[in-house]
Amino acid sequence: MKLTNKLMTGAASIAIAVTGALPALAAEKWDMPMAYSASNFHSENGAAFAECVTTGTQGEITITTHPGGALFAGADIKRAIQTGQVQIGERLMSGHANENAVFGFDSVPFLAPSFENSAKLFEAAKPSMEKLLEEQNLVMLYAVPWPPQGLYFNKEVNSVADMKGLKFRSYNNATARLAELTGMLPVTIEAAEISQAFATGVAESMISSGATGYDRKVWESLSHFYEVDAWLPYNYVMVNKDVWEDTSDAHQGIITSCAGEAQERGLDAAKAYTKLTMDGLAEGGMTVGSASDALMAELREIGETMTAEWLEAAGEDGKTIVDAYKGMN
Ligand code: PCA
Repeated sequence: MKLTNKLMTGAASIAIAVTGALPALAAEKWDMPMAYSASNFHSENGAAFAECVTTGTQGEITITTHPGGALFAGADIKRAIQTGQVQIGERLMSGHANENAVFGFDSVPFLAPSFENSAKLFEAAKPSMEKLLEEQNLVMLYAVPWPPQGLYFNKEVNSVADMKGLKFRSYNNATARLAELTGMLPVTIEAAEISQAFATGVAESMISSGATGYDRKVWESLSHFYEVDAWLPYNYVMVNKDVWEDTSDAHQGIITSCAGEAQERGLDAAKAYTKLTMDGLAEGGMTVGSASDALMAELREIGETMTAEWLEAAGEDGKTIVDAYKGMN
């Protein structure tokens, strides 16, 4: 039985039992779990995408977003879509690097540290990503980067030595490895939970965008944000492949066009949020600025180690992605 049939409402199932036929126009309801808070620009963008699909299909496909990890926590969203528990959802791509290193192409330190470079890197990685996702019963609809990643601390930090022993909130393999290589103690915490983690001292530092720190009001617990521009990780929206294949050509066309708009709108928002949210952190009372040259030099060295490790782990696909990306520059 096709997933959409399984998900039909009780009324529709009764209609089948009575008439023995599928109702001609069974409206579908798609649930779309998202890991980040409703006010985050990715979530607002996802809500606009959902609205575009709902309006475009005249309610024949209604997408309801569930931000803030309310339906599934970030770490569970991909599996929920793959297995058909939900039809569609959004997740941080590099969150799956523990499954396959290729998913971590976008968090290799200093490989593509600007919007322009990260867009090229994403294009270079897209064929490998799409192949990998297809093998997992998933179809990617659109992807949007986070603003550049910088370091947050609860004190002034001018060198890697200053970081030693700090509890560091990580969100993927690369962030956990960065903690290890800088002598910090990684603890994995979803973005939705970080305000509390910082307030209670479970974590004292992290690497993330200005957007996430702003969103979670981290100035209540943390004091410094250093612009490091280490990488720009992507969030992506994916749909269950069986659901997608079950969707009419006309509806696929509408969804694809809404996704194209969302990808552009999301990128514009990410760019706009870079400055806006760093200003917001400063207004909240944080010291916001560049990392010292000495600290950057140390971080770059660690970045080289992590690049070599990633290339080793990602094998042929990793090499293909980096070669294609370098060919674009
Ligand atoms: N915010 C997300 C991922 C990257 C970012 O900027 C987070 O901190 O979980």
